[in-house]
Amino acid sequence: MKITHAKLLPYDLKLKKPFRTAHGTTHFRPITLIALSSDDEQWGYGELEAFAQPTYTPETQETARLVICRYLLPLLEGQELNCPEDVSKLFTVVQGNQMAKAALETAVWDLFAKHAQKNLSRLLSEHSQLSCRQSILVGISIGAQSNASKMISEITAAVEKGYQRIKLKITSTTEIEAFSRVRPLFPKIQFILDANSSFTLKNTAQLKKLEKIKLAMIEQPLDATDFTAHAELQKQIHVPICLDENIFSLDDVRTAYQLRSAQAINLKLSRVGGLANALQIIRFCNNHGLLVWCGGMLEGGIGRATNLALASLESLPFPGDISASDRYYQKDIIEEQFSLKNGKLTIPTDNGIGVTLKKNIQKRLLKQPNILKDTP
Ligand code: OSB
Ligand code: MG
Repeated sequence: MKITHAKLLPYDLKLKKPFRTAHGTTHFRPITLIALSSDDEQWGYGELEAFAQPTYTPETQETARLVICRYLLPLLEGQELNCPEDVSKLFTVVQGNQMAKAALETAVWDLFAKHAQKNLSRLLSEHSQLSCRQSILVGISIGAQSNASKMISEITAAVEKGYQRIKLKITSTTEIEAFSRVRPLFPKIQFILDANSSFTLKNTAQLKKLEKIKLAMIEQPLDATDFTAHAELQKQIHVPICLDENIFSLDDVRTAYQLRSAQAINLKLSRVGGLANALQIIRFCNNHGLLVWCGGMLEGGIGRATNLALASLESLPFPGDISASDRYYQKDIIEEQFSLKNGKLTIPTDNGIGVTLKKNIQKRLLKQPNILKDTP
């Protein structure tokens, strides 16, 4: 298959509710939709997941679009692709820029699956030789709450919707103390605390208090690039540490494993450059006893459908950060609604990622110029 058509559509999604983390508060979520085709008939879709600002990862929507148009699409253009895994190999000459790479790579997977008239979940299962499931338990990530009563009402609302695994953002030791009082009120719920790099080793004593409450893990307590400090902390606390911000590649996972910086990995396929790299990371984690699970970063409908296909793999049994559609946007970009039943989401079964762009979005996207032909 040769990619001959590429279209981009930047799009702003409005969150139903602001989402606060240690990195700031998000009201709007910009994404860029990517459409790729080899024949101008069948299209594969991807979503660029960088944020507006380089606060969570170094890429932004603008820098990633520039890298896509100036460096990545020229590498892809006209190349004979025998399988979707060829894409990440072609892209190795470009350093970093994982989200830019993932946006194109996932669109190619979708296109391959559609050409083969297969669902992406099945295609990933065949390529990885891992079984896939038809429905999966998922969790919800709740923004930071400044006090115990706000935590209780947000957690209660999530439990009433059926979520059995809840991740709560925390930004300070005061919030940890508040959560320690809230935790016993929800004995059956599995909790993760996500600090998004709020702490340093100076907070070790306060973090050690978390051993007294039941926690599945603490996510990214320390600096986003620091493997050795996380290893030092993991030596001192029994709560499993999960790395998120540190993980851009299989090499990063190897480093975390060698240094014992963490016991779990929050795998974001967009941050590791796409699905082929994600599959390699899953294999490594499975072989080395690291818990790996599918993270999210407030994806739009296309990105969430891609995450669902990945999370359908049986080797990711821990409930991922892929919530029901009603948790995210006032207006999403796809027709389908993902709704929760007994804490589970059903994996779409149609070809490719198995979802359809809303008519107006599809029209706007297809009206965009073909970057591979129309620009000088
Ligand atoms: O740290 O996991 C994170 C969202 C944006 C950026 C970083 C993170 C998150 C989430 C949300 O926790 C997970 C979701 O998409 O539901
Ligand atoms: Mg996180």
